[in-house]
This record gives sequence, C-alpha cells and structure tokens, in this order.
Amino acid sequence: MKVVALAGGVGGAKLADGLAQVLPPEDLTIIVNTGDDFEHFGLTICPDLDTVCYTLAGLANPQTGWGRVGETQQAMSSVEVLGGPTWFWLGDRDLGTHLERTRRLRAGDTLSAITADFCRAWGIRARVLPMSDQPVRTFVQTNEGELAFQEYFVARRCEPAVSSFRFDGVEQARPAPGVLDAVAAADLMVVCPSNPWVSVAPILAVPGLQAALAAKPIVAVSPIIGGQALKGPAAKMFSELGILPSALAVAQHYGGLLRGFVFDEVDAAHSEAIAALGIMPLVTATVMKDRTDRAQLASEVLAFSSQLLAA
Ligand code: FO1
Repeated sequence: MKVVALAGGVGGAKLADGLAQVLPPEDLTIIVNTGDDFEHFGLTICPDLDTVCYTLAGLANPQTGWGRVGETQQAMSSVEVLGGPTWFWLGDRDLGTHLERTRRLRAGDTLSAITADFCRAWGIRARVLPMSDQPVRTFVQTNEGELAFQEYFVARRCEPAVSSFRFDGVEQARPAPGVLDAVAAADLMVVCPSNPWVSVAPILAVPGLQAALAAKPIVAVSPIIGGQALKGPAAKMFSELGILPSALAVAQHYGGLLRGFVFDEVDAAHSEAIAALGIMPLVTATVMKDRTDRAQLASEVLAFSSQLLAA
C-alpha cells in the first residue's frame, strides 16, 4: 500500500517513524510543514523538517522531541557570553545542519533537493519532502498583535491568545517536486497527530494540494487526547478559537476531508458522534511513548485503512 503522510512537529514525527518502521521505504512519502521555518543568525532553520528527519534517523533528542540527541552546547553558550540572542536554542550538531542547508540554499539548491541529500546522509530510506520549495511563513494573530510563528511558539511560549493564522507566501508557493506525484500514486493519505492549525493547515494551503487530496482516502490521527495535546498548543488554540478541544472537534475540523479517524481509548465516548459525521472511527491506544508504540499505532492505522479501502 502506497502511503503519503502529512506531518509537522513532534507528534507527527513519531507516527512518521512508526510508518517508516512498518512500510517498505519505497511505499512511504512524508510531506512536511515548512510554515515554521524562519531565518535566525542569517541561517534558514526548518524545525519540522529537521524534527521529522532526526526522528526517522534515530538522531532526535528524546527529552524534547526536537533537536539532536547527545548534543553539545558550545556555540550557544558562546553567544550567551557575548550577550546575543539565545531564546531559540541551537545545539552544536543541529547548527551544522542549518549551516550546510543555508550554504546550499545560497548556492541555488532547492530545499527539496537538500532534504533528499540530508536524508541519504542520515540513512533515511522513506521519502521526506518539504511541502514547498518556496518560503511559506506562518504568522499568528494574537491578543498582542501579529507574531511570527517562532516568536509566538518559543519566545512567547504560546502564551498570547490566538485568533487566526496567516501563511505568508503560500499563494505563490507550489508543491515541492514529487509532492503531487506522490499524492496521485498514494493508496492512502495519513494525517499525522500534528497540530491541525499550524502544522497541517499550512500544508493543505499550498495551492493544488487540496484538489489533489479530494479524490484520496484520508485517515487522520487525533493530536488531542482527553481534551489535551500531549505536547504543544493545539488544545489551547482550539479553546482560544472558541472550540471545546476534543477528538471530536479535530474530526469536525477536518470534516469532509476524512474517510477515517483514529483517536484514543479515553475518548471512546466520541465514537458515535464521529461516525455520525460519516467518518469511520477507530478507537485505540494512541500515546507513543517509545519506538514500539509508534510501530504499533502505525500498524493499526494501516490495518484499519485497509478495511476502509476494501469496504
Ligand atoms: N522549541 C523550543 O521550545 N525552544 C527552543 O529553543 C527550540 C529550538 C529549536 C531548534 C531547532 C529545531 O529544529 C527546533 C527547535 N524548537 C525549539 C522546536 C520548534 O521550534 C517547534 O517545536 C516547532 O516549530 C513546532 O512544531
């Protein structure tokens, strides 16, 4: 079964790793949000791409989910002594990724070509594609005005209340090479348990993506468990947008896009309401504490999807 996953952030990266463990590499493409990307110290930082790649390569920091395991902190410690900005912390090995990516972007290479080369170097066999080679930058409208995404997320620790989102540059963006072909060839699309507002929405906003997806069976995994996000501001965002955060709210948010929806046992009471939306529910354990849990959830998503496709 050829699978295309949409991912961003730590939860998305974990399920992507589960899918990579159980699918042949040639059957898996992961399309990653680049709306979180930004320029810092003159470098292009792509947090979601790096989180997905480090996770697939077994290089991710298990404590944070982002950045690299076994990091040293010499560069930022040095910046700190000099009074420079340390609000966005870059470990030494991670910094090497940003240096080399930025060098190649300046030399005229595309983000998708660079990502493919980095994946090869890191031993990642599934295909990882940025959603677009053109820059798209998420901005968050808040009660304190508009904030660039990392300013909101890291510098302000998601404290301001959100009212809407803007994906700057998205109208001019095109799907990265391989994205539309992968979607066209896919038997199944999986929306990973990523933040619907700031990880998945930017991908869906790339012109041509929604139209390509319209004909495809799509199964999403809920990032909301028992009314909370395991990590990040997804539940807080739902509340601030006037929506009670729940697995049902996520299913309603994706609505007609979905054929199936996978959500946690603690939310089993939402099954009927989700089925009433015309979306097939699957209730299972969705918390991924280790690599085995990731593979287990991925297997269940695929088995459930096979049933859906056969029905
Ligand atoms: N998140 C933080 O909360 N604080 C940081 O200092 C930080 C640094 C960082 C460096 C590289 C990277 O790839 C990600 C980093 N993140 C950090 C996480 C990241 O900003 C967010 O998790 C994503 O953008 C949201 O998906």
